[in-house]
Amino acid sequence: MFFYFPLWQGSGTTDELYSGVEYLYENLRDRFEFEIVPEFDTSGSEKKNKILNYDVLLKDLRLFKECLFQKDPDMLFTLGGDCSFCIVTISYLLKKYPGMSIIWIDAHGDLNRPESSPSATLHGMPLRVLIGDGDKSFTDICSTNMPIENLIKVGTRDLDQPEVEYIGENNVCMIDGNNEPSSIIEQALNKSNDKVYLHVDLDVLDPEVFRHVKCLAPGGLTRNTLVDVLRGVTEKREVVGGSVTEYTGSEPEDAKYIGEIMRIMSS
Ligand SMILES: [Mn+2]
Repeated sequence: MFFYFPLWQGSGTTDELYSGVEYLYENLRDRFEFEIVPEFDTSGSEKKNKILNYDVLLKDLRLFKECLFQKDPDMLFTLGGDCSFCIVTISYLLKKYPGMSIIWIDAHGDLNRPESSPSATLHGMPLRVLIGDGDKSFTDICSTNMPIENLIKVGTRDLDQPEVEYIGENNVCMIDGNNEPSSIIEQALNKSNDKVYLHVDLDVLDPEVFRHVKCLAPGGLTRNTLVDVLRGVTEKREVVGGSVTEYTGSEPEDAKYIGEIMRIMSS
């Protein structure tokens, strides 16, 4: 099952991710049969408990969760939006598939707690929330927590100091995105279980080849490397879920590329 979930409120106070994902949806809705979450709220709300748009994020994420449990899909691919909705999609699938590995392809750590986050944005915290560590209202949304050893991070290069410490203390699996695709694939396969979730934050790509994301970070993957890695993992593992996030642009060429990413991960 495919979902369109245009959450932007986890990315700050401006909604360029909303127009970006809306553009993708308009261009890809003929290729994928997207489900929509009814009564999704696109407004912003106050900062609370060190998290921007606190109330509306809680509301939208709870709606998404409710919708998923009603529809009960065995496979779930989501077009976003900002990374924070993965709190819902990953915990939902972990309940079905407790051993599922999460391959998180993203320039950033996404491992902050509200107290350590410089930006107060929820899209910098989803992995920590999934582990069960963070604001209680958000960790309560997770039906199942993610064991840290199920997490495999690819292409991460822009970390906050508390994240660096957390990664070191917890021995988080980190794969350098500047390796050859074959090496990235081999390392990811060595570490992963049979069932896999593939998360793509488009900011994992190098700004030289892809600029339409909110949080640019130099030193990233080429477009082909990302596609090769997704293909390599998909060939050897059962991919039960995935997400594509953080697009801000409106380019036909990008929509085509992102459609290809969605097709590969769901094939
Ligand atoms: Mn990111």
